[in-house]
Amino acid sequence: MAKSKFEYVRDFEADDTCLPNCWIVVRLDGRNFHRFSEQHEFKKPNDDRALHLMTKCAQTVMEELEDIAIAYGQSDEYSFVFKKKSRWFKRRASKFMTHVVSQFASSYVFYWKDYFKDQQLLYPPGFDARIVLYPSNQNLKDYLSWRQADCHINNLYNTVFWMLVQRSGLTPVQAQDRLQGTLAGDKNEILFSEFNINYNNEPLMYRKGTVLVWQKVNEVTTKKIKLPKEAEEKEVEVTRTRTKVVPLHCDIIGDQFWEEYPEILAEDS
Ligand code: DGT
Ligand code: MG
Ligand code: MG
Repeated sequence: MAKSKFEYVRDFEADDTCLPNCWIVVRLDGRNFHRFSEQHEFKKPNDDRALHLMTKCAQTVMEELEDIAIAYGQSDEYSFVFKKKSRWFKRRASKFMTHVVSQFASSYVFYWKDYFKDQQLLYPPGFDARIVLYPSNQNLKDYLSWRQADCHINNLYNTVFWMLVQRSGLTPVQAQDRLQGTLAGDKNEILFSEFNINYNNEPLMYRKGTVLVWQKVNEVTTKKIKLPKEAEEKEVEVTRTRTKVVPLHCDIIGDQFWEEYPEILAEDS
């Protein structure tokens, strides 16, 4: 096919192929969700509607795109881990990043009303994204541990902070001063002695975030079939095994999770 004289502009496109044999992680994060959560009256410090909507969007991303082995989310962020051996879009970083973030953002708007009901979406939310490559399984596990540790630190702080504000009537500045320099043990103690809250009994989704994995599940459906010697169709129950994206709220820092789901890190994953 004849080429136009303009064809040379293609040469200006930079190569952004991800290094082979590395885990490709795309992390997205809500843009200015401090304001977004205020304007949409998110419950403090955790709003179930918002957290479930984030997870619905992440499930959609995993189901619509190829080769995502695991995802982890908390607050206004989600990380997606593409398989080491993925050949999707010839491993072009921009394709991975833009497909993830655009699919997620359109899902956020599309599914908003299913979670927020009467709470109108007041303006279009945005998300940023970055891509990071991890060459070893240990690096990848440490990355995910880092995000879950961040979830724990922030959630413990926010839980005490909002108790001090909402129940003890402290101003945000007073609550911040009260928590200045406190360790995890001190925060647990404030929760227990002043508010009768055992932090370990707080919902797992708040404390651990959400892990999305592929799991085989049995689905029972009904099907109409015509038996050879019978005149009419009969409805029968059939069990089908499907692989679905399932949310978990568990520890991923220790070894137990990885022993339970060895297929995530498997070489041929
Ligand atoms: P950024 O990411 O630099 O554009 O700015 P932000 O404001 O999104 O900052 P970030 O991502 O560090 O913090 C997340 C914000 O989202 C934080 O202000 C709290 C808010 N947020 C996330 N989930 C919830 C929730 O369930 N309830 C409430 N009340 N706020 C939430
Ligand atoms: Mg944000
Ligand atoms: Mg964030």
